Amino acid sequence: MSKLIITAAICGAEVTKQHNPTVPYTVAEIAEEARRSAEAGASIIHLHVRQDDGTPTQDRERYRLCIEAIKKVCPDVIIQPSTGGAVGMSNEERLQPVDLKPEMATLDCGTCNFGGDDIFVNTENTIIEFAAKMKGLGVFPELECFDKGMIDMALRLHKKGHIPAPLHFNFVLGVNGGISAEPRDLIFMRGSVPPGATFTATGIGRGQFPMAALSIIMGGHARVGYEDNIYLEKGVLAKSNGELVAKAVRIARELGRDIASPGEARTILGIGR
Ligand code: KMH
Ligand code: ZN
Repeated sequence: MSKLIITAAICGAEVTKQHNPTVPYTVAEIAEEARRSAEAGASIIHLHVRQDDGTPTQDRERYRLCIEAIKKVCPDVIIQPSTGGAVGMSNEERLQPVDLKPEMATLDCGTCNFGGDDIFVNTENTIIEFAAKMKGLGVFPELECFDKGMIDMALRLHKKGHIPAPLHFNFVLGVNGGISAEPRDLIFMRGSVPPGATFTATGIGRGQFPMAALSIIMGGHARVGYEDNIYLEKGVLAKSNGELVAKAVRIARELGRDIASPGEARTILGIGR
């Protein structure tokens, strides 16, 4: 079994300081949370950015500042900007960080409800447009799948040549509108991708550590962080993303899985191959 790649999703677009006062907004706060996560064992930082007041933004220049600040404190970590942004943003807005040619970025593979009246829109043509831009700039896509149909869409677009190999999936389980975060769901998602593909599991809310543990056992990788969950354990808010990463590391060690460095993560995923 390969070493474990831990992704830290340090701020997302939805969670706020009202939920957990240590959610990072400013460039300095984002860099500090990235540093804590990388020092605890994360090899990938999944990055959303905010204005200083916490408003989510996909502004290219804000991403540039945050990426520069993160590289200063953890030069080796893989930075994976979001192209999902926040619900309601235009495709043009969402694609801005890809212009910075990050090593990796997310590619959301379908439309889903996102709680209340929110719909996270990713039509087939949107996915093709985003994939083409990433391919053109040599950006490695992480295929975000909130439901089984999104895996099928990704595989169809791979077959048609829009999404290049190697295929790396992120199964997001527990979004209000996507697949739930039960063990049977992760087993089903994993069984739906080709044998050579790599995958990460992201469990939302209380599903974060159960999904991470199951993925670790199954040879997958794990994502933790405030974007998906703000609690270290029931009723106890995490004091930093680093605490969530450290917990994933402890679980992995107990289960006999070593942790990948950023360099090892690049090799496992085939980034730059
Ligand atoms: N904030 C969600 C609407 C991604 O980063 O690619 C979308 C999201 C997915 O977080
Ligand atoms: Zn995200």
